[in-house]
Order: sequence, then structure tokens, then C-alpha cells
Amino acid sequence: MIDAKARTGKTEPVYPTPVLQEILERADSRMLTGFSRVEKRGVLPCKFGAGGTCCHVCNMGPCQIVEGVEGLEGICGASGATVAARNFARMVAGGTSAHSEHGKHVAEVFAHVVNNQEISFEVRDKRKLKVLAQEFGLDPEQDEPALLQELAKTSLKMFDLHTQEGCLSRRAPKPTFERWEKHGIVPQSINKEVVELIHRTTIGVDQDYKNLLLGAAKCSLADGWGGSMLATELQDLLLGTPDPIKAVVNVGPKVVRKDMVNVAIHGHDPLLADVLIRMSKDPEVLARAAQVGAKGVNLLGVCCTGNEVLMRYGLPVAASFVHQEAAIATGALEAMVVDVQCIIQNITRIASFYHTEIITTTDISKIEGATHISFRPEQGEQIAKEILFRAIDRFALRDKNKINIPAKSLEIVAGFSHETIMYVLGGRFRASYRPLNDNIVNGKIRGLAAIVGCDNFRSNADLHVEIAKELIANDVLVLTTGCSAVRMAMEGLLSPEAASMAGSGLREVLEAIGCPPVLHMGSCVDNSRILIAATEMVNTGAPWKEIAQIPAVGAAPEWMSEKAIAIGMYFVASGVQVVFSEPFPVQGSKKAYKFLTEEIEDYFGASWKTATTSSQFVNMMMDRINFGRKGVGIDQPRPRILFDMSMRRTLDQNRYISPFHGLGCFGPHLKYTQVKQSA
Ligand code: MSK
Repeated sequence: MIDAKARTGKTEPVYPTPVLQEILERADSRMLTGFSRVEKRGVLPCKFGAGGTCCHVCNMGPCQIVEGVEGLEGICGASGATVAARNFARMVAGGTSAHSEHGKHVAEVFAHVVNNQEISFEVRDKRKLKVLAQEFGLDPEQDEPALLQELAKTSLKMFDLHTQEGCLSRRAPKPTFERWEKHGIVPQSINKEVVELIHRTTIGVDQDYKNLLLGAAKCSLADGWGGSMLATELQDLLLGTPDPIKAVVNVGPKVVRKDMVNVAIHGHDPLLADVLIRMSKDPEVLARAAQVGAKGVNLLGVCCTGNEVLMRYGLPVAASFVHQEAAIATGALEAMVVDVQCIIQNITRIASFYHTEIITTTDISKIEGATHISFRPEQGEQIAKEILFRAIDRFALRDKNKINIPAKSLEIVAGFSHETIMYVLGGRFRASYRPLNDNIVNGKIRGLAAIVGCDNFRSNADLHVEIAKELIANDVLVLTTGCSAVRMAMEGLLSPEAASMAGSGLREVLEAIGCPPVLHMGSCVDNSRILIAATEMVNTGAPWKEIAQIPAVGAAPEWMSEKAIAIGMYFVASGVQVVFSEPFPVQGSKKAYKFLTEEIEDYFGASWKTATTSSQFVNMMMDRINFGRKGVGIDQPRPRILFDMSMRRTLDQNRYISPFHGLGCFGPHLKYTQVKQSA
């Protein structure tokens, strides 16, 4: 990870985006943000903690282990490799539990909706319903209400401790699944895998670091091919499968409205957001807003709830993880409504400088100093109204002198589910991944890169953007999710005009279909869409017979959450090499690091890699893509476009200056949904 001082020699925070710079430099200097705390705490975290060799699973420690030094094992004799593997496995269990609790909540709401005759509900994506029915071993031809009820029951069973079903892992290509069978890591139920992994990491249980790391791989598969995949698929059935859609991003005037009541929705669960969106148009709510002199209620997204509502409703997105404080510091948010995950405690402190109310809505996720209104789907509309009324009442408390909204918003296209990629690239009448495969084989597209995951207060570089620009220039099609997607959106990479940055081969493909060079595939749980897309690429018929053979690579250049580690692990176990930023949490043990970055390749055909600078990331990612091409015999060597500083500057001039000219060339593939609220 790049730190401010090392990069610039400055002692004050150096912000990675212009919008952060503009807002936070003008804000009250007493206000401490994540960036200012990085400065206060210093750039070097504890080496034992960062490298994974601090053991605190019992009360004989904590033991800081120095690998290879006798006497500096744990008091119980635990080696550096065991402790690093245990800590890493616990991160995987943590990340898996987060995604999977999200999935369970969606499954419960799904069951409530399909079993309640008073709720009228019809699935819009009939194709998905049939596909899922087959995946779940259900009869796809039965009556829709009966099928939905069976689907709900089977979904909930996937969490049952006693189930031995393998989650949705049988959706993977056969050779990929056979690797899991061979190594004994086919996941059973989601809850069982998390519980088992936490058990294995307690004092005196699993003390073979390789076995522990394979256990982590098994648990991660219950996330990628279980909890996350279920969350994605059921959300699509409940709320609709995303299609390409226009929207605006950034903390600018089209996103944070001076003339409206602004309510930010933050977290990961789109179900409350869905009701808030509906109720924001309710006549009673609009009348109440008019009474306080507002033109209505403007909803805007933060983090992955933002991604969910962006790609389904075209709602504007204000902020990635590191921009959440800045969204409040615009002085124009009446409320920030939060659900679960990635909501930092500091937002209540930032809000205390303004009139903003922080409203928590989930009983398992409260914050001291916030207002708690428990969201229950069965009373959803009433609760949503209560929240919106509270926000409207705060509008009169806005302090005009504190309003600080930068002048830039940016238009983008988001919402590329694995289904719509098939239509966009294959055509409405021959929807297929074959054209994508063909363009990789003929070399117009050199390969695919999934740049995903968090951004991080410890980084002051725009790593996601720098890496993506260089890959695009080298004809690599980029897929993105999570906060990475928001960061790339903020830099214009999600607009079709950004195809002008691509190398000639990729540009030709993109311009023919009017597609951006970076495809926004959704939120954190939607990394499962990338697994399904990769599976489709294998099943369509191509030189690659399993995921590990596709010229593709993943990266999380600024990861911060345990969820990112769970995602990285299921990508690797599924055959996708990933590059993560350092410090990497097993670096305190050479053995554990070697296993994850080299030896694990023998198990899954992919491994972890680690990097610090954008050029290291790009080098490793291009090497992997070229390795993949060579492996399936489609290698046509060509000179690599290397970026020097002047090229980066030239590209940087494209920031914000590429106006959005419409999406005509999407033709029938694009749903011309209006940009809602913020046009
Ligand atoms: S929100 S997990 S900071 S991507 Fe999904 Fe962003 Fe990472 Fe949270």
C-alpha cells in the first residue's frame, strides 16, 4: 500500500481524489477523518499484526512469533506458519460470514414474500428463475408460485448446519469442481463451513498450516458459490436483474442536491433501500418536503448499497468507502441511513459537526451516537416513511455556511450482470459468450481483469484507476465491483467514451457495441457474477476447459476488509490468480506466504500474488494474462504499452472532461432507463 509520506514527503493528508481534497481541506480542521488518523498514527502498522504472526486465540499470549527463531514460537509451540494460517483462515471465516448473513437475510425476505399471499409478487427475470430451479434440482416447469416456494425452502436449507448439499458449487465447470473433490474441499452448508473453520483455528486443533489454508479455501467456496451467489441471485429475482443503465456519480451537485432533502443509503443490503426509493415518491412524503421548502427527497448511494441501487434504479452514487465521511462533510445530507458492513464508526463524529442524522436500521449493527430504527420488511413502508420524515425535519437545520459541494458530477453506465454481458457482447438474438471468447482468441481482447474490492485510507494513490487505465491501453477488458467500481466511475472509466483510452483491438470491439472499457458488475456479493461469467466462458466452448485456463486475472489493489480476503480466496480456489496489495496478512511467515503465492497453484491452477505500486500490479496481471494465452496456444506476442509519467498525465487530463453523449450504439441491448432524481 502506498502511504502519503513515502509518496509525497508531506506530513498532512494527501487525498487520492480531487473531490476528497476539495471537501476535506475546506472542512472544520477539528474534524478527524480516516486520512488524518493515518497521519496521526504513522504509516507503519505493527509488523506482527500486519504479517499475521500475532497469536491471541488463548490467554497464554498474545504471542508475537518470529518464524524460525527458537523460543519465539507461541507459548504452546505454535509456529509462525500455523499462526499466520490461523489468522488468515479467521479472516476468511469473517468475510464469508458477512456475505452469507447478507445472503441469509435476502433468503428470509424472499421466503416471506413468496409465502405471503397478501403480497403480490411476480418474477421479472423468468430465464433466471428456470436456470436457478435447475441448479437447485427443482422442476422448472411447475407453477411459478410453487416453484418460488420450493426455491425459498431450498435456499434457506443451504445455511442449515446439517446439510451436505455443496452449496451451488456444482455450477462450476466440471474440471474446476473435480479439483475441489480431489482435495476434499467441496463446501457443504454455508454455516457449517464457517463454524468448522473457526473451530479449526482455536487453540489445540488444526496445526498444519497447509491444512488450515485448504480449510480456508473450502470455507471461501461456501461464500463465492454459496452465500454471495445466493444473495445475488435472490436479489435479482426480488428486485430485478440489472441491465446497463445511465447514472451520475461523485459528490457533486447532481448527486447531492442543494434544493432537496438528501438521504444517503449506505452499507450492503438493498432491501430497505428499495422501500425507501418507493416511499420517497409517496405523496405524503413529497407534501412534507414541500412544507419545509424542499423540491423532494433525493436518495444517493454509498458503498455497496450504492452499487445495488445504482445498477437497478440508476440512483446516483456519492461515495466509495473512503468517501463516506466526505459525503457528510458536504453539509447537505439530512440523514445517512445505514444497514450492514463498511460503515465506519467515525461517521457519527463527522455528523456531529453538521445537522446530519445517522440512522442505523439493523439490530445486529448499531453505532453509539446514532438513532436506531429497526427495519422489518413486513412494516417496510411505514418504517421508510418514518425515516424520510425525520430527514425532512432536519432540512431546516442545514447551515448554508457549511455547504461544500464540489462542482463535478460524472455520467456513467453501470449494471452489467453476467446475463447482460452475454446480450451486449453476443447480441439479442444469439446471446452467448462466444463473441467474447472469439475476441480473446483472435487477440483483439488480450484477456480479462477483475479489479474489485475496497479502497483504503492508507492509500493516497488512485491505484484502481491507474491499473485499469494501463490494462485497457493494453487491450484488457476490465470488470469491476464494489468500491473499486465507484472509484473508476469517479474517473470516467465507466463511460462509453472512455473506450478512446483502449488499445486498438479492444477499442474496435467496444466501439462496435458502444460499451465502456470497464464493466460495472455490482456490489461485493456480485463477485459471484464474475464466477458465473467465467463458467459460461468455459461452457460455451473455447480453448479453455476450466476457469484456471482463461487468460484472466483479478486484483484488489486497496483491499481493507476481511470480505476481500474471502473473495480473493474463492477466486484463487476457483482458478483465478489474484494480486493483492501489501502488507499481506501472512507475510510474517515465509512458509505460509510461499504456500499461498506459489504452492497452491498445484491445487487450483492459480495463486495469490502481492504488489505495492500500480506498475507492479500491471506487470503481474499482464504476465498472468500472457501466461494464460500461452497455456491454451493463442499467444501472439506483441509489444507492451508501458506507461511513463507523461502518459499518465495525458490520461489524467481526461478526468471529468469526457462528456457523456448518450448510448445510442447500445441499440436494443440497453434499457434506456432515465437517470432518476438527479438529471
Ligand atoms: S463496500 S467490503 S469497502 S468494496 Fe462492499 Fe467497499 Fe470493500 Fe466494503
